Amino acid sequence: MTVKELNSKYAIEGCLSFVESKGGMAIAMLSNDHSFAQVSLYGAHVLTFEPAEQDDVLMMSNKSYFEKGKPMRGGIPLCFPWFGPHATDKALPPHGFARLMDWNVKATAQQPDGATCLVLSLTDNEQTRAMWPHAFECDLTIVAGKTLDMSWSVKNTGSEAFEIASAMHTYFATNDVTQINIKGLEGVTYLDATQQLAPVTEGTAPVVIDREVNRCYMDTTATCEITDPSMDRTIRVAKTGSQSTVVWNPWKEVAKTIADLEDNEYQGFVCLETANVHRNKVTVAPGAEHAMSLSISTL
Ligand code: TA6
Repeated sequence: MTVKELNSKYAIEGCLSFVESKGGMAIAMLSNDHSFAQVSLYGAHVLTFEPAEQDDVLMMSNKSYFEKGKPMRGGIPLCFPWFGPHATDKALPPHGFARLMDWNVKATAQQPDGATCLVLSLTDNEQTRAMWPHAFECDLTIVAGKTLDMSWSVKNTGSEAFEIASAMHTYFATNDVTQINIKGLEGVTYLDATQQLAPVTEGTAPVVIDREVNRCYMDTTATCEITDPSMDRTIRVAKTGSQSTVVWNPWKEVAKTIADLEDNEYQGFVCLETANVHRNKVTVAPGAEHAMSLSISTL
């Protein structure tokens, strides 16, 4: 659908409209008394979330590609149906194909509480079946109000069970990542991706970022809080349907190897990802559905 068609079918006067951005991508602009958010239909990718009179909660890299066929760096990329490199075929895109597909608009609505709702969907097609031979339907509901709420359902519309890994790979903005701390993961065992996924059990102190951190915290449904004295704010991340929480910051050396990240931009974000990965992958039976949700608030 063109931006003109999207606007005539789904725009909501004063609250939701579509614009064309760099790379020919359609962007939904959600705007109300509580917040402003931008969502790219390419990837169903939330790019910004600015609660009223606050800085953006999300970080987008200045070097992000806005090019179909490439993922965007920052915001909330969706990883699905695998996480990280594909298990057997390195030619397939890392983190799956969801972030590389054009999603369709299914519905828009303005809620009584003043929040704005956008529902996007992705179903299997020739391209997805060439990479992953399953029939599915994903719906992503995004509600921007005082909080940013996202609910992502994956339905198995085929006749055989499939297994999925998934993540909302959220890049949270910070002025200085070395000053933040993350509460909620105390005592949780993580697989350390900087140490060939060796299991390590977190201590009693909050997590700090003082080196490359690439950890998949397993079997945890806990709400986490990122306290950021450099921005005088705390971000709360609550979730359902997710058993893993991934924490990632590439730090100096790895940042230099990432083409679409400026050398110093690692200081400006931490990824805290609502996920189901490794042993927390989910099997979805034919006709069944799995849902994962996320609620981001600022305190
Ligand atoms: O979630 C952490 C991670 O899997 C890291 O290993 C790192 O590669 C990151 O995601 C970013 O992946 P991307 O494919 O977006 O460059």
